[in-house]
Amino acid sequence: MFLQKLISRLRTAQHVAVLTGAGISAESGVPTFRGTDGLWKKFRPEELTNFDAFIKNPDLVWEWYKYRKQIISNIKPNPGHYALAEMEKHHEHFAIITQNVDNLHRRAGSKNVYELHGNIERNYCIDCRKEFSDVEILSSEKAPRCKCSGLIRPGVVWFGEMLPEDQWNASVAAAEQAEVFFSLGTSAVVYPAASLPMVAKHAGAYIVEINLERTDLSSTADEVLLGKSGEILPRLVETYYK
Ligand code: BV8
Ligand code: ZN
Repeated sequence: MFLQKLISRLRTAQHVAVLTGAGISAESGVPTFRGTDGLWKKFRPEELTNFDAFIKNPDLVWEWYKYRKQIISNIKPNPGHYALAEMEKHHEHFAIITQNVDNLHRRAGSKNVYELHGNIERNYCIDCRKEFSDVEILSSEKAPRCKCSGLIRPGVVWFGEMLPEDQWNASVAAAEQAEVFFSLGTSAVVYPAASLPMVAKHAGAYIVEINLERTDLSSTADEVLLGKSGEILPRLVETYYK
């Protein structure tokens, strides 16, 4: 199942970094973006995940995020998330760099998590930036508004928006220092997150991809493990960490 090189690298690695995408949460019941069950089946991404779309049609974008918030409030981490939380205990420096906004890594017990695309449980007013919890706004049918009359948006990163600088810088540093870099459950098409495996590769890391199918990254990965992350990761932990 796992090449000898991965085993020996993991045994000695002080620095491990893991880039995760929607695929790692799929087995928790969170639809992915581009897969057959894709969230974007019904809508096209550009209609929903950019600021102009939100200003043009706040109620449509609010409806989509309300739908996703409800899914995410009813799900829990899966064995893949728990396996990563276990792996973190066995390496001096272990960084999870996630494109996901569902908070499942932290809920599974992972400590060192960088959220490149924000967190769907956070919301703020686009005018005065006042923060709001889901409890305060989820009952709103139409796009919720702040007392200052500004629209309230989800605390995620939309297309064309900068990633949180501290999260991005820490993620680049983790990729540059990684001896083993995992790319898990991501189609590797959204930048700059998708550039991190190459940053790690150029710095000498052993690149491992875990996905149901091959992606643009597969040809440069040192090892491609095809299958469900919720099955492969626990097997990795069982075999080499217990
Ligand atoms: C930026 C919002 C600087 C949050 C999201 C042209 C070329 C290159 C780049 C660009 C370009 N034009 C514009 C850009 C930049 C753009 C970009 O990359 N566009 C792409 C699509 C071409 N990026 C940006 O705009 C970023 N910002 O660049 O800032 C800047 C600033 C100003 C002006 C210019 C530049 C911002 C990107 C953030 C976008 N936000 N979502 C939300 O609502 O969630 S993107 C969205 O896609 C999600 O955040 C998600 O995280 C991300 C990536 O998707 P994946 O996680 O990979 O999910 P996907 O469904 O695609 O794939 C799932 C995978 O899992 C599949 O491979 C599947 O096989 C696998 N899988 C499924 N089940 C399992 C599994 N694997 C294992 N086990 C399973 N069980
Ligand atoms: Zn306000």
